[in-house]
Amino acid sequence: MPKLQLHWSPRSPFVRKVMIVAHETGLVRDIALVRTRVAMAEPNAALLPDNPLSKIPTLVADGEAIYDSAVICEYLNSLAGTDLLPAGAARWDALTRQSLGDGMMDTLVLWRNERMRPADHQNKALLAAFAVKIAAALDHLEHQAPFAVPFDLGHIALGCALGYLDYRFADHNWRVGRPALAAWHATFEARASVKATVPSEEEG
Ligand SMILES: N[C@@H](CCC(=O)N[C@@H](CS)C(=O)NCC(=O)O)C(=O)O
Repeated sequence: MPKLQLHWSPRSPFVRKVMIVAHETGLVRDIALVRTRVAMAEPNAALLPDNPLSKIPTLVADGEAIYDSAVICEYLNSLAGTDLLPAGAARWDALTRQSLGDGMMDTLVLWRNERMRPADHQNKALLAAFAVKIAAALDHLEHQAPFAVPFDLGHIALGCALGYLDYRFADHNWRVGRPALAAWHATFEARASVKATVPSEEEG
């Protein structure tokens, strides 16, 4: 078993993806968590040697850095010999769902940054574009829910994106008009790995 360290925060939705995989694969006890603070406008000098983009999650396995979250999740799945990434045609479906979930999280993080700026500095066109993209993604998912089974990396990414909406965009009420997606997300939230990784304001 390689020595595993994860640059980690209790609030990042991308870190949550990796932590859900760590629980699902049974590897969670083998990963040392290193509390790492990041911000888009403040590169973290201590993280740059492991990840020149200064982003979390970053996994260090026997001294070798692995990023981003999709690569870390695939690495852990392979290390544990689990089946979170199906073979054959189902693989492209799972990877595409992962890309949609990751892309939603990218958009939501940018949206949150923009709306935290003073009102007179906010770019209204950007805010409107983020709202359109997230609404389109949610409507698309409402038509697809409850998604193919068994549970895979694609489900985890989508669940983390919806969880981040609950955490940072509670005012958005994404469940309204999307009963199938809301019902699927309730099943996601019932998993032990998801309950164990609820975002927290407490310092870890
Ligand atoms: N594509 C990356 C995105 C990771 C990401 O954006 N993480 C945020 C925290 S939620 C971050 O590190 N932001 C710092 C920065 O952008 O400098 C992944 O999937 O791991």
